[in-house]
Parts: sequence; structure tokens; C-alpha cells
Amino acid sequence: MAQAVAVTVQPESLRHSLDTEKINSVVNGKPIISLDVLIVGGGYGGVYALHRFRKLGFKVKAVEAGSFFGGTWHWNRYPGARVDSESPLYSLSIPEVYQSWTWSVRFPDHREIRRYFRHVDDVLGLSRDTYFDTIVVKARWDGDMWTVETLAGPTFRCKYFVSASGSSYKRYTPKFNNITAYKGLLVHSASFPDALDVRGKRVAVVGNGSTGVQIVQDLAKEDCQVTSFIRTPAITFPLKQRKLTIEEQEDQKNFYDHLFKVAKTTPAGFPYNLPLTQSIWDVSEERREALFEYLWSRGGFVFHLSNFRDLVTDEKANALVYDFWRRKVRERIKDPVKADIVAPQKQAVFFGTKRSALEQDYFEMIDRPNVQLVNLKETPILQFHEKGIETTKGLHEFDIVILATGFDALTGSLLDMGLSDRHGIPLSQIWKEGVLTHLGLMIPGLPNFFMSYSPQAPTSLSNGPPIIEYQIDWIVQAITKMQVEGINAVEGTMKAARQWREDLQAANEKTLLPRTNSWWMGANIPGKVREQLIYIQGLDQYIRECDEALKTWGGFELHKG
Ligand code: NA7
Repeated sequence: MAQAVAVTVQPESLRHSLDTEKINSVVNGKPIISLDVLIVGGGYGGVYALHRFRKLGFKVKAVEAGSFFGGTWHWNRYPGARVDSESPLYSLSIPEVYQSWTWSVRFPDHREIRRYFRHVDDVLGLSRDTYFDTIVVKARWDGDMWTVETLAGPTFRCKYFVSASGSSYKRYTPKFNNITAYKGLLVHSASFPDALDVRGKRVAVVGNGSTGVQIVQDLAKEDCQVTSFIRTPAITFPLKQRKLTIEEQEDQKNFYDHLFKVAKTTPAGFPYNLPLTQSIWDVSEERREALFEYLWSRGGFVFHLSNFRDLVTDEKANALVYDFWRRKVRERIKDPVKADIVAPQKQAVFFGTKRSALEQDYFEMIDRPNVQLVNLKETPILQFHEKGIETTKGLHEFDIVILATGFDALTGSLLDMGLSDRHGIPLSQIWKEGVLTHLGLMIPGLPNFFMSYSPQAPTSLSNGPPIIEYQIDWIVQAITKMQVEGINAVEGTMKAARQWREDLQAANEKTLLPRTNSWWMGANIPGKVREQLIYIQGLDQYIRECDEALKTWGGFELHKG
């Protein structure tokens, strides 16, 4: 069910696109379209890349698996789906787009973000250069060009191939025993049907990451019975949601250019006050508590990002932060059994070592009588059953089971594209022992293939738009530089990729991050190499390294003529 992406080709839209194309040839009944640049993905990265390349006069098209732009927001329509970056920071920095757009709330929901993508298209007219419902299944470099095959659309030949395929595209469904026996509705959170009525239903939510928290918080308010299956309780921060007025945003727009620029000079793509340079041990207990209270009152990721410098490097400092968090959270939960599951006295996971969730009234909602919590550490799932889920304590019957079990993040979408290097070796083989990229931007052996929102870049540890825009701008500059310098093809060297990987893992080892099983570490997918998949040294440092490499082509092999 959920693993497969539904492919509904809309023949009319495809025909419309093809009519306006110069089709160079037809092979095996498939049109072949020649381009300068092909982009995969129609989320923030794909949209921004298409805009940039088009403006520079490149012959460029984008392909997108969904039926419209939006990327992750096209797929994620589950109850409560909401972005964790506050407005206006989750926006493109393109003036003609932001000048005519206002957000309604500090943290917009999935519907509003899809409306935003409609707006982006209304302003920039990108859909006329995009093939929707089109999935890349094979891509190979033939010494001069990429040949990119799609499942139901044309084949493309392009000199430059840019992936903006997203970090959370490939859904993960754990192999629960007997899962196919279940006769009720089984959905992954990323394939939640638009018009599913949960009223009067018994609903299970498996998973307690940021998705599980948002779903339970939302469904608890409905006339339904919710059972939340929790293996590791989520660490959460207050959302502090509020409405935004048009007036305040119009005022702020005078500063947007600076705001977006400053975001790119910070470690996490948020122009928050910078993290404290102090150690947690440098201040008195009173001062520490006062500071924690202040940061907590801000909402969003401020509590984490502006905290003491040793938050994720010192186990004892980490425990002090957890202690504060547990007290803040438990004072909002009346039921002591539920409190022990979501905010246990004994720290279940190091604070800040896996993706935290933002919540508005989650802890009040789980206290409601229509919400049950199941601690999977104490009562694991044995198997699915035609009527529901059987744990070691017996059978729970459900009409709907929602799997909020996450994604084969960061690498899943790339590995599914059928990419191979110039010798025909598949990417899965190249990455068998671990991911190898140069700067998280290129893969050795894959000339002129560029990535954004990629593994081994700040990606999921950064607010999305700043890192995405930076990487796309870098790719645009690299291609422009190639043209000026008469370079036909460029690729990251294997030596540089090995060094990049080594430096990244060495930085990781100095923190508590490797001691937690997270999808950042690839640890959520059985059989996946356990390694840090994200560049953890900060967006600002990443930008310095990538800028420097571009100046000298450091770590790249250049092919001329
Ligand atoms: P996450 O963060 O990967 O969370 C998945 C959750 O599912 C997490 O609580 C897991 O528990 C749980 N899980 C996974 N496998 C199982 C099994 N077999 N049994 C029980 N529970 C399981 O995915 P999200 O969708 O919440 O978030 C993904 C990102 O999307 C998010 O960070 C945003 O960037 C957008 P575990 O923690 O592994 O014990």
C-alpha cells in the first residue's frame, strides 16, 4: 500500500506539454526530449531551480511524481500536518513571490502551503515547463549527456541533471507480522486520503515522531477513539501558534531580503539569536533555569537552537536540559500513567539527537478519555490481525490504522531513481558501504549530476528554504563557471568524497548523536548503513566550505573539450 507511489498519468496535461516541446526523436514509442537541464522534483528545490535556470536562458524542464508542485506537502495531507518553520522563514526569497503573498499563521498547515505553491506558479508560471505524474526510473551518463527515463512520460537527454527529490519521499512501512491480514483501512501518513471521515471510528496511530504527534494532537479533538502506539516518546517544543496580520507582514516585508540573507549565515537557517557560547556549567542554577524559561517561552526550535553550547556534546548537560523539559511537560498531564509514557522519569533518548516535534496542545489532548497510549517498550506489537493490532497484552480492534512510521530519509529517493555511474555501476553499489558525496552536492562517477536537500549536507538540520536555495545557487554558479571556462563535465573525486565522509563522521563522533537511533543516522531502516547522513557542523560553515571549493574546483575532476 503506502510504499508505492500512486501513478496517475493525466494524458491531457502530458499532451499539452509535449505539444509545446521540440521532440527530437521517438524511440520504442517514447518521445526523446533534449534539454540543457533536467530537474527532478517539484518542491521548494525543484521550483527554485526551475525559476533560476529559466531566468538564465537555459533550456530546462522539471519532472515531478505528484500531480502538482508542493513536494512533501503534496503528499502529506494527514490530520494536523503543519510545517515546523515559522513564517516568513519557510518562504522562497524571490521578491515577486513574497510581495504578493501573506501567511495566515505563524506555522502554516499543509493546505496553506499547497496554496502557496499555487501562488508561486501563478506568479512564475512554472507548470508550463513541468511534467507532473512523472517518475524517473533510470538515469545513465553516456560520456556526454544524461539519458533519463521516466515511468510513463518521455525520455530526456540533458547535459546537466539536478535532483531536488526531497529527503522524506520514500515511505517506510515496518514489516509487521501478518500486516496483510488486517481488513480495515491501513494508511501511511504520507498517503492519507483527502476526505477520510474519522467520526465514530477507532483509529490507531503507530509512531511518535513529529508526524505521530501532529496526528494524535489533531485526532484527539475529533469524535473518535485514538490509540497511539509509542516506542520512543518524542521530545517536543511549544509551537506558540498565532495568527499573523496582513499589516505586520506588510511592514516586515521591508526587511525580508535581509532576513532571508541572514538566515543563510546561521547554523540552522533560522535568523534566531545565536546559540550561547557559554557552557551550561558556567552559570548558576538560577540563571540556567531563567534562561531555559525564556527560551521555552519563544516557541519553535529556539529552545534547542539558542541553548548552551554543550547541549548535544555533554551527557550531563543534556540530562539537565531533559530534566527541565520533563518538568515543563509533566505539569500539563493529569494521568500519571500517560505522563510516564510520553515524559518518562528516566531519559529515554538524548535531548536533541533525533528530530524533535513542535506541539500546541498535544499533552492536554493525550489526557482526554478518547485517547489511549500503548508503550511499545513494555507491550510490543506481536502481529497484525484481521481486526486490528495484537500486542503482548491482547488484541486492539481498529477501523483505521495510520502508520506514522517515517521515511527512508535522505537517500531513499536518490536510490530509487535508477541512477548509475559512467561505468554503469548502480548508485546502490557505490553507496553499499556508506554514502559518498563531495559536499553533499555531487557523487563521484556521476558527472554533471547535482543534488539539493541531499545527504551529507545540512538538510534536515536546517530550515528548508535557506539550504535549498544556497545549494541551487551553488549549482547554477558551478554550471555557469563551467561554461565560461570551457568545461564539459565535472564530478567530485572519490578522494574528496571519502574525505568529506570521514570529516563528517569525525564531527559526529564528538557529539551524542551517534548514540541515538535516528533517521539522521539511517538507523530507522533495517539493513541501512548506520552513519551520520547530515552535515552537522552548521549551514554557515557548510556554505563557507562549498564557496571555497567552487572558487578553486577543490575536490572536483574537470573534463574539457
Ligand atoms: P520519524 O521521525 O521517522 O518517526 C517515525 C516513528 O515511527 C518513530 O516514533 C518510530 O519509533 C516509529 N516506528 C518506526 N518503526 C516502528 C516499528 N516497527 N514499531 C513501532 N514504531 C515504529 O517519521 P515522521 O514521519 O514522524 O517524521 C519524518 C520527518 O518528516 C519529520 O522529521 C519532518 O522533517 C518531516 P522510534 O523513534 O524509531 O522508536
